[in-house]
Amino acid sequence: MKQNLQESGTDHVFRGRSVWVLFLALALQADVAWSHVHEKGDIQVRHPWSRATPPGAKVAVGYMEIRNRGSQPDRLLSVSTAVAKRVEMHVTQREGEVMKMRQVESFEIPARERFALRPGGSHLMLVDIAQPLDKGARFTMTLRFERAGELEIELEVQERGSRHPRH
Ligand SMILES: [Cu+2]
Repeated sequence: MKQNLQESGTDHVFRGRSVWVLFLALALQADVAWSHVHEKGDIQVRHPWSRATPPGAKVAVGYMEIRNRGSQPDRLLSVSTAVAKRVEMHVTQREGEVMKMRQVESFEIPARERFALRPGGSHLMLVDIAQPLDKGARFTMTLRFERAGELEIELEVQERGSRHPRH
């Protein structure tokens, strides 16, 4: 990229200003844009993420924290996404020495509590994915709650083996 001195000087000043404006915008919306928060009614979903899948894999996972800030319990009834044929709700239980996944009909989100979907615990299982999920990709998912209604969220695909959301 060759530029004469005067042009690159102007470019530099301009870029410096945009970075400052961007920084301000991020600071103002810190809680919304920067930390991936989605909300509807009393329900707030934080840090939704997924994991990259190995070639040929048919399933993928979905993790997030669901907060219910209301005084009534809510319930996650169903989940759908364009990247998988269906999305199941799973809990993980110890049976003797092995951890087993079991499908449940819904996830109850108690009033004024946080419900964590995380590796080794309750999670969403994306069944029959159309194509592998690559690190860095993003995809949307629709959550349907009994009280709060529908909420669309965006998940970021993190590298294989990740145990925690990136932010
Ligand atoms: Cu599972």
